[in-house]
Amino acid sequence: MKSKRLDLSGVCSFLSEHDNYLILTHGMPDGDTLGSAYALCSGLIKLGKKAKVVCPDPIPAHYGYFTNAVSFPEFSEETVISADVADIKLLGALAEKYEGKIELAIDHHVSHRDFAKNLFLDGTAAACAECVYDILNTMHIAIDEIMVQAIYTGISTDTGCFKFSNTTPKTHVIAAELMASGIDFSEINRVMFDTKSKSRMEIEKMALGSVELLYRDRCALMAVTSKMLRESGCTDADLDGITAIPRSIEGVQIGVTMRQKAPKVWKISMRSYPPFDVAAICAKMNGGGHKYAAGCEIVGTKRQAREEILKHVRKALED
Ligand SMILES: [Mn+2]
Repeated sequence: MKSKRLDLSGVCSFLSEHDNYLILTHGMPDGDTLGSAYALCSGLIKLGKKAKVVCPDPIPAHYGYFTNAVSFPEFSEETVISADVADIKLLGALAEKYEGKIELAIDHHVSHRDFAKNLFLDGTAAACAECVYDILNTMHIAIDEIMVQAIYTGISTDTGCFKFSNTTPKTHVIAAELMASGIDFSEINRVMFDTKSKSRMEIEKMALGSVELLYRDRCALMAVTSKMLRESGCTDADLDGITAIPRSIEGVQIGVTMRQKAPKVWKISMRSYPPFDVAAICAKMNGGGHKYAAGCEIVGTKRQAREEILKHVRKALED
C-alpha cells in the first residue's frame, strides 16, 4: 500500500475530523513509541475525542509514571493510528490483525515502509514524540503534566539522553519548553538511564561474556540467548537499550547484538558510527531502521545467523 503523505496541517485536520481512536505502538515498546502514543491519546481525549493505546507486548513497569496515569474511556474503535512504527512487521503479534486497517501512521523513521492509508513522516525529528509535540501545539491542545512527561521520555530515550547524533537544536528547544513546565526531568532520566534491575545486571554479565571483537576490533558482536533470559530471570522488556553495549567499546564502529527470539529466530540490532550505514547493511537482510541504528531478523542456527551478519558487516567495513 502506498501511503498518502500528510503535512503537519494535514495530519491535524485528519485528527480533528475523525474519532474513536485506537493508537498502536510497536512491539517491544520503548520510551518513544509509548511516550508518543500516550501523549497523543491524552491530547485527543482533551479534545473531546475517544482514544486508547494498544501495545503488542507488555509495557515495562518503569514507564508506569505516565502509562498508568492515562485512563481510557469505553468505546468501540473506528480509526486506527500507529505511533513510531516504521514497518507493519514491528506490530509483532498484532501485525496480521491490523494489516490494511491502519488509517494513519505518525513516524520519524526515514526507512518507514508504507502500511497505513495516510502517513505523517518527519524524518528530521529525533523522536516521534517531537512529531506529536508539533501536532498537539498546532491543534492548540493544552499539554498537561502527563503529556509533558510522556513526550520528554520519548525524546530523551530516542536521543540516548540528548547524546546521539539525531539530536537537533529543535530537540533541545522542545526539551527546554517541556522543562519549563516544571517536570522532574532529572528523575525521568534517572529511571530511564541510571537504574537497572538485578536481573538486568545478571544478563548483562552473561551477554558481556559473549562479546567477540572482530575485524581489527572494529566490530563487536554480542549474543543474548534464550538460556541467558531464563537464567537471569529477565523478560524481553528488561532488555531495553542492551544493544548499546557492543558499540560502547573503544574503537568499535559497528556494534551488533543478536537476540534469540525462538530456537532458530534471531533479532539483530546494529549500532554504528559514521560513515557506517547499518540501515543499508540490515536492508540486505530484509531489515531497516536509521542510518546508525537499525535491525533485522534472521532465521537459522546461532552459527548461521552469525555468519550471515558478519558477511555483510565485513563487506561494509572493507568498502
Ligand atoms: Mn522513535
